[in-house]
Amino acid sequence: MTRGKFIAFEGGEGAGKSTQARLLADALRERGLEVVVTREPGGTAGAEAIRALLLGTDGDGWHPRAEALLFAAARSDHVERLILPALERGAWVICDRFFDSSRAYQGGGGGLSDADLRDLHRIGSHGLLPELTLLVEVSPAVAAERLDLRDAGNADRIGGRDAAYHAKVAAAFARFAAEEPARFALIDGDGSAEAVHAAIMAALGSWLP
Ligand code: T5A
Repeated sequence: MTRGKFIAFEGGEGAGKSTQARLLADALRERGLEVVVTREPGGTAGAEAIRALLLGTDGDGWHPRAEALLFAAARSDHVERLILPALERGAWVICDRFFDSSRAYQGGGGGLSDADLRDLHRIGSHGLLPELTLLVEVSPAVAAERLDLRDAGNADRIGGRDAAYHAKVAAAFARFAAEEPARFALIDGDGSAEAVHAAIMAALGSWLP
């Protein structure tokens, strides 16, 4: 059995990652592939429970190190119970956010070192990385407009952080893509859902069966 491919979507809030993950999964299924679409934090019962702890708005929230540990714990369960078994049986896994979100948010935004985050990822998730990471970039104005339409100001605990935090997150993602051009494809997310999907299919290029 050929191992499946692991593709992650990354980017800021409201970039259109979930929308594009669904469209890509449909396109791959039409080509006869088994596709698992999943998300982080979440994807398994345990990881979804941790998601509620992380993103709920009750209480004082988490210290940045506790937050990073919770994301790593959720990811560990997700990798062991869902992602690795799917890849091993030959399915393609499309994950809405993965480890680079911890590097961008808890690292770029929260100030933890990349080395510490990589240690957590090695201990929790064997250091697993996607073969391809689609970084969907949108201008802040477009993202704000989409989120206003969808959420009417009810952001979760992390999405609701200030513009300076989210600017650091965006800069960190851009840096990761520049450092690892073979693993990242930059996708302009400002256009219509159909236009962005077409750009993603073009980026997959020779990968497509
Ligand atoms: N986090 C996560 C960390 O801090 N560390 C980590 O390690 C991980 C894994 C997750 C939060 O946790 C943080 C990051 C996040 O703050 P989430 O709810 O999963 O929370 O948040 P997001 O991943 O940001 O998801 P969103 O749903 O907010 O954004 P998406 O998925 O990028 O956007 P999507 O597809 O839901 O679209 C948003 C709206 O825009 C419309 C959609 O219909 C929807 O209404 N839309 C478009 N409209 C016009 N044109 C297009 N091209 C459109 N594409 C989508």
